Order: sequence, then C-alpha cells, then structure tokens
Amino acid sequence: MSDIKRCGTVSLLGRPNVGKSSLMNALIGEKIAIVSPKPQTTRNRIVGVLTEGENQFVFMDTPGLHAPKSKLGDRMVKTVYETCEDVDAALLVIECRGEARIGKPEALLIERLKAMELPAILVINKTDIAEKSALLPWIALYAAAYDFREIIPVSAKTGEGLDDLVSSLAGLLPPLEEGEEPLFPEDELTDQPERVIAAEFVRERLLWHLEKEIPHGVATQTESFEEKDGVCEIAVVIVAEKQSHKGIIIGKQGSLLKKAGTEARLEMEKLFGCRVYLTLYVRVKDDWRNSDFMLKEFGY
Ligand SMILES: Nc1nc2c(ncn2[C@@H]2O[C@H](COP(=O)(O)OP(=O)(O)OP(=O)(O)O)[C@@H](O)[C@H]2O)c(=O)[nH]1
Ligand SMILES: [Mg+2]
Repeated sequence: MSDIKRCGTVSLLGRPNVGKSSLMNALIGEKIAIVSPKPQTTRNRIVGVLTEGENQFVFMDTPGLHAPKSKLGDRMVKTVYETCEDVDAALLVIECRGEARIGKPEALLIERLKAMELPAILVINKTDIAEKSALLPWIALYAAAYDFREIIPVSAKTGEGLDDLVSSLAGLLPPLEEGEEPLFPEDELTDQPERVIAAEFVRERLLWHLEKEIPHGVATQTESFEEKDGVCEIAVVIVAEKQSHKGIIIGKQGSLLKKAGTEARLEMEKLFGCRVYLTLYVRVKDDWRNSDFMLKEFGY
C-alpha cells in the first residue's frame, strides 16, 4: 500500500520558450524533457512525475502554443489543446519581457481555461533575470483576465519559488478514493520509453548547435537500443528535411555530429545510469514536416 493520498494531472501551458520544459525538469528533479534557447523545442506531450509525501503530481509538458506553418506545427498545437482536456489543473507559464501585456497565445490559453473551468496557477518564470518591480503590472493584468488560484513567480534555473508552487498545487490534486492506486509507481519519473528519450537528447543537442530553420526540420528516431552487461548500445537516425542540410548537420569532417553525439551520450549516461555507445546516422526525407505518413512514423 502506498502512502499517497492525492494524485492528479497538471498540464504546463504557454507560448514557446518561456521555460515549460525547464520547469517540469526542475519540479521532478531530473532531465526528462529537452530544453533549448530556440522556440518550438518540445513537439509532444511529455509526462514527468513527482511523488512527494502524500502527493503525486503527474505533469504534462506541452509544445509552446504558436501559429503553425506546417503539418507538424498543426499537430503540436492540437497536442496543446488535447492536453487541456481531462487534466485536473493547469500551470500557465509566462515570462515578463518588456511592456506588460497578454499576448495571443496566452489569450487563447486563458479562453481554453475558462471554457474548461480548469483550476490554474499562473507561473511567472525566469525571475532570476527580471526586476521584481517589473512583475507587478503583469500580475495585475493576468489577475483580471482569469481567476487564477495563485500567481507564483519562480525560476526554473535557480529553483526559486518552486516549493511554493508545489505546495499550492498540492491543494488542487484530487484525493484518491479508498483502495485507489496512484497513476504511477512511486519511483517512476515518466512514461517516455528510454529509446524515445535517447532520440530526444540527440535532437536537443542539434537544436543548440544548428541555426535558423535547420534544427526545426530535424527529426530523430532510435533505430536500435540494446543493453548488455551495463552498456547501452544505441543507434539514432537523424532525419533532415533537405539534402543541403545533411552536410551542415554532419559538419566539417563530421565535427558537428561528433560534438552533438558526445554531449547527448553524456546526458544519456547520466539519466540511464550506464555506459552508452552511441552511433548517429543522417538521412534525408524531403519535406517530412508536411507528410502525414512521416509524422506518424516519427511519433508526432
Ligand atoms: N534565466 C532563465 N532561463 C530559463 C529559465 N527557464 C528556462 N530558461 C531558458 O529558456 C529557454 C527555453 O526553455 P525551455 O524549457 O526549452 O522552454 P519551453 O517553454 O519548454 O519551450 P518550447 O518547448 O519551445 O515551448 C532555454 O534557453 C532555458 O535555458 C529560468 O528560470 N531562468
Ligand atoms: Mg518545451
């Protein structure tokens, strides 16, 4: 019998790049969701579980809400809206940049919160780089736009405010019925298979090292994943959307691929707790971002 008395699902919503994935990783204390300075990093709904004392929080990280320009973008936006359904609570994540305002993605998300009557907390992220006094007009605007249960400034980077966030959120978790089991075993962090995380870690490194549209046109897929005697042999295929991108991804004498591969391997070793042999391949599938068949193949 577990000691867990409350368990619920919580979606993380917001425009691209506000730090939703960073926040989820910081909350669960492990890097499950990839993070980058480029917008539209997250493409799927990613579950991260925090089991603490009597509470189990099942976080659902989502892609940043944006105006889509490809079939992949359409699916990402659909994922955002789908993740608003059937959750117990939501975190609307924003950052305070420039003049206080409610932008289009935030307005759309607030509309959805209203329609679903979803209990929500407004999370103001990146307080480590904002003037405290600059937050006040933002708080006033958002407090008038929706009946948020709380408005909590945090920093996913420094951890500031996260304890407050977790304790406020605990009040929004539904109690488990007598004999009802929590959604996840106590030691589980995610429902993402290791082979999916491995492919995502490679994609993250490419987002950091590539520029302009190139990383957004990259998909990654684990082709093989074998664990033997404490060593994981992993092969990941990198798919580019244009022939001309392939050489850039590989880099001069393979330099970019080597660098990205080493970095991804180190992250995998940390998370999986074993040595990793990583092999990367690059293939081209023209305009895959607009192919229903390819999108399905890549799990989007
Ligand atoms: N200074 C600072 N930077 C942060 C913080 N949280 C996230 N970042 C940075 O913001 C950028 C975006 O972070 P992500 O977590 O990928 O943002 P996201 O909202 O998941 O973005 P999408 O997946 O594209 O929607 C990265 O460069 C992070 O390092 C924070 O609290 N402080
Ligand atoms: Mg993200």
